Amino acid sequence: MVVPTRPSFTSSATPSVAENTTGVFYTATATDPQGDPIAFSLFSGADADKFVLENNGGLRFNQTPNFDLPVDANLDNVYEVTLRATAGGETTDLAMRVRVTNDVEGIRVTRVASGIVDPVAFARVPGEETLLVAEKSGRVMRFNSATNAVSEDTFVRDNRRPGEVLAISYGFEANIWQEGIYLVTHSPADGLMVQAFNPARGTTGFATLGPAWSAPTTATMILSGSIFVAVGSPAESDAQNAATPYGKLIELPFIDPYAGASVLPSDVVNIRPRIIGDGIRQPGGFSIGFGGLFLADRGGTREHELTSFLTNARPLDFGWPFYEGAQETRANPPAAVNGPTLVYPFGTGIRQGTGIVAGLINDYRFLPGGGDAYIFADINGTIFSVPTPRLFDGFRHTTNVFENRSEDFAPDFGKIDSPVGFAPGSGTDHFFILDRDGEIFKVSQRAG
Ligand SMILES: [Ca+2]
Ligand SMILES: [Ca+2]
Ligand SMILES: [Ca+2]
Ligand SMILES: [Ca+2]
Repeated sequence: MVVPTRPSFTSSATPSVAENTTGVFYTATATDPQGDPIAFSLFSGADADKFVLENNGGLRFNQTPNFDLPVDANLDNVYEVTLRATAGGETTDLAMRVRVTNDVEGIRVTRVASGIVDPVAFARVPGEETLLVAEKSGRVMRFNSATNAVSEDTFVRDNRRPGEVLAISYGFEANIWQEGIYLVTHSPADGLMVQAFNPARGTTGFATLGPAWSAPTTATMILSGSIFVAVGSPAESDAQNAATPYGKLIELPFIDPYAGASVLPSDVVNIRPRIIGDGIRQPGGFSIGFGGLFLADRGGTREHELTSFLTNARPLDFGWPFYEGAQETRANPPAAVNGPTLVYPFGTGIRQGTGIVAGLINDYRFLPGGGDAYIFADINGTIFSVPTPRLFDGFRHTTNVFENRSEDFAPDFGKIDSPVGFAPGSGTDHFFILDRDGEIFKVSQRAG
């Protein structure tokens, strides 16, 4: 019979610890058959450099663990470290797998609507509890964010020209000639078009942006002084070709009808679109912040990007097809390209995505970090956050600073499978996420 003489660990090899735990979360213990004094050491392991072992066996992280931004070797929130117990000149090793668990960090996500059919975008009506939700087929739904009721806008229904809806915005608040609902539509008959509706005045208007395309693309729009429209480029050759609206940034400027511009009596708006930028591949939304705009543009093989720009800066060139994100994809690019602020790889692997969705640069103080975060998404269902200063520090950032907040944003019902957009709430204590399968989610602070 062999009598054991080595020390034996009596503490677990698989402890769990909640993220944001500071200090000792585990104490190594062992026994020795001869009763020799036992000393512990950090012996090895892929993540051994992430820990500090104290003399009494207490184990802590050397940086506060963050579930949403893991730093273990294979990024799965399981930190591998081997402890060694030494007693009387003999040793025993304990190969540990330390699991960091998530905390939702005060975030509450509730499903407040469902059953919307193939929504492509949404937008808030300023000063009202109304979110406009555009269905691809052409219906415009009004979501009442106070009652959670959804109803169709019948004025748009009765006056719209046919076409697939690509984008929606509410325009020119308190400017009666141009206030109303704006849609970007595409149809074989009318091509690419902006349609405008003012239900209160009973007026409509439209402008043709460009010819029909056999493979309709994406577009996105936002109100920020003017209305800005980003249109995707079905063909690479269109994005830098000034003769087509595809691949372009288009401004619908405010025009005062009483300052010499002619306005038809039936017009809700005197729409005068003008191209102000190019090089867009497949826009995934705008964000407003700090005196400018951010445009999300989706890569097809290499990288997705978020690019900041001032709307009065010229030239505005988002680089496609010479760049995807920061990756040069074609020789001899234009001299002046607006380089992206955030980039991440195209793909289905960890820290990759299939299409960026622009989010909110927010003042949502209920969020971790005092609200000082940019919340955005990927159409694969991932919700990201990045500390706001990263957008303005002059450096380009990628996934090593992206927190994956998908677990924090897990809703009470339904699932954020394929987000298509974010919209602010009527106050800074909540905002909304629209999901492609017809759900609307409200993000607010979890009680307690
Ligand atoms: Ca965290
Ligand atoms: Ca791991
Ligand atoms: Ca978390
Ligand atoms: Ca869903």
